[in-house]
Order: sequence, then C-alpha cells, then structure tokens
Amino acid sequence: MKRRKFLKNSSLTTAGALSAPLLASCNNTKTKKETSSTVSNPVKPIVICTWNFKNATAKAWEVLQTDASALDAVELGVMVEEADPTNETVGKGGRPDRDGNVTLDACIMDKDSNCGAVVYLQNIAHPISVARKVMEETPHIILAGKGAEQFAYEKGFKKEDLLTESTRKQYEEWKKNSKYETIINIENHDTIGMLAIDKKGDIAGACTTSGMAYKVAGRVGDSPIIGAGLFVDNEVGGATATGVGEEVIRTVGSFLIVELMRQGKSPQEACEEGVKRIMAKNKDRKDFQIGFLAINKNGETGGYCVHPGFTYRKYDASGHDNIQVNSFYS
Ligand code: SD4
Repeated sequence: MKRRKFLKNSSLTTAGALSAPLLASCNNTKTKKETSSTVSNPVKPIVICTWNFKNATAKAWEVLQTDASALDAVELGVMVEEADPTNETVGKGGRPDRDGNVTLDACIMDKDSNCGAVVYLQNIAHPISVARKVMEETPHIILAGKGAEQFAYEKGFKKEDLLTESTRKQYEEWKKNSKYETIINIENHDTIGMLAIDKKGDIAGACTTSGMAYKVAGRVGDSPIIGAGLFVDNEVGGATATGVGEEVIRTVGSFLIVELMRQGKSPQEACEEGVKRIMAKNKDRKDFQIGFLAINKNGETGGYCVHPGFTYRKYDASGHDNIQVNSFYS
C-alpha cells in the first residue's frame, strides 16, 4: 500500500500518535507551497556534498542531467561512497564500534518534507536506500537496529559482511589500547551529506555514515537525525553536517541553519552562525571538528567548520570544484 494511502487509513494519523514537532518538520501530507517568491535566477541543477567526494558528486550530477529528481540524485550519489570499501567512514568498509560491529546511520529528505532514516543498521551496505524505503513504503520515519535490518531483508536487500580486511586489522590494532578519541579531520569525520537541486528547482538531501569509529555499541550520531545531520525545506534550502554528532544534535544544527536562511541569512552566514552557536556552548573545548554545509533555493552555497580542513565538493554547470571553507579557529 502506498504511504499516503496507508496514512489515510491508519490510526497513526490520529492526534497524538506522532509527535507534533515530527509532524511539523516531516510533513507527509504534501501541503507545502513548492517555490519561494524570493527565488531569482536560481542555479540549477547543482549538487554539493561534504568533503571531497568527487565520484559521488559526479554520479549525482550525471543523474541531474536527466529528468530524474534531486531525490534520485542524492540517493545514487551517496551510494557511490557506501559501496566503496576504501572509504572507511561510510557503508561497506566503515570502521566498527568498539565491539567490532559495523553499524550504519543514514537519512534522506525530499522536496515535500517527506523523510526516512535508519539507525544502528548492520549487515546492509546501502543504508540510504533502506532509509528511502522507510520514507516511501512505511508510515514511519526512523527504523532502528534489528527491525531496520529485518525490514531491509523484506525489501530485498542482501546480507553482507561490512568489515573489510583493512578495517578488521585496524580494529585489532585499536583493541590493544582500546582508547577512544576524536581526531580532528582524520577519516573519523568523513560522513557524506549531500544536497541537490534538480532541473525543476526542487531540493533533496541525503546523509550516510558508519558514525564515529570505535563508538560505544548502540551509539547513534547526528547523521540519521532529521534536523541534526540533515534538513531540507524546499521553500528555503537545505543543510547537512559532518563531525562530532553529539554537538550537532545538541543544537539541531541543520534545522537551525535552514531556519537562519529562512530569516534572510545567506548559506555562508547561516553555517557560520551554526558553528558559533556550538562553540558558545563549548567555551573550554577545542578538541572536536564539525563542518556544516548549506544551499539555498537560489543555488547559493556556503560552508563553515570549527577547525581548518573541512572542504566540500560542488558540481554545477560551471564545472566542479573542491571548496575549502573558513573555520572558527585558524
Ligand atoms: C557521527 N557525524 O556519527 C557523524 C560522524 C562523522 O564521518 O561525521 N563521521 O557523529
């Protein structure tokens, strides 16, 4: 049964079954206006993503050349990194938690504020596609752990060992000291968050990660949390985050950035304000990295981070580039 029909027939639509904030920010009823009156000469299509994921943006760009949606572009784009076993922070080949299990987090959001997410998903190489299925084929937004894995099998995803020879060896080495520390800009922070605008001017976003390496078993970061690791409002723009998820969750970072853009800030100004809010709550801490990335309805982009080193990849009709962003600390 299609999602909207299911919702119509389901008791889940009765007041109180879903929380008001979730209903407000993850609207499944498709009632929003699709364009903003402030849009002028929008750049479209365009795709941006956290870090220098050239192949992923190239894939999304290829998809955007067709009549496919921004949603298809971001899903297929981030899947490139999920499938790459040499990327040790996303999908297959992601580093495990401290018990040696690879657990994946991902979410996706479309132009109508539909969204789907999976958290603590094991044995499935493409969590972003499972998140999309949650969005499109269930009345829910987040599935976790065993339930998410079971759901994936029901939808035809195959079971895979996500640990590679390389990550297994690194884990064995790590176990000798079992020390958990966040390392600024080392691969520990290489989540892919992607935002795209398609030919019609519609925005979608996706975010996928294996989370912090050697995290406590059961830990979920910001990446699959709508509003934290990713947020899209088709009237305004989108934002996504990478880095220490706990800090992003505390400020609901991506939602904050989209709201700041709604109030008139540029993507750049909004990302800077987002990082500043986090740093205001961390006056005595310098030991973590966060990078924010944003796009508005006009296709203007911006990024900002705590420490130097964060870059984002941008691909539009003028070509593609890896853009170094400014940072709070120099
Ligand atoms: C998390 N934000 O799980 C993610 C970490 C990250 O590359 O960006 N990793 O907290």
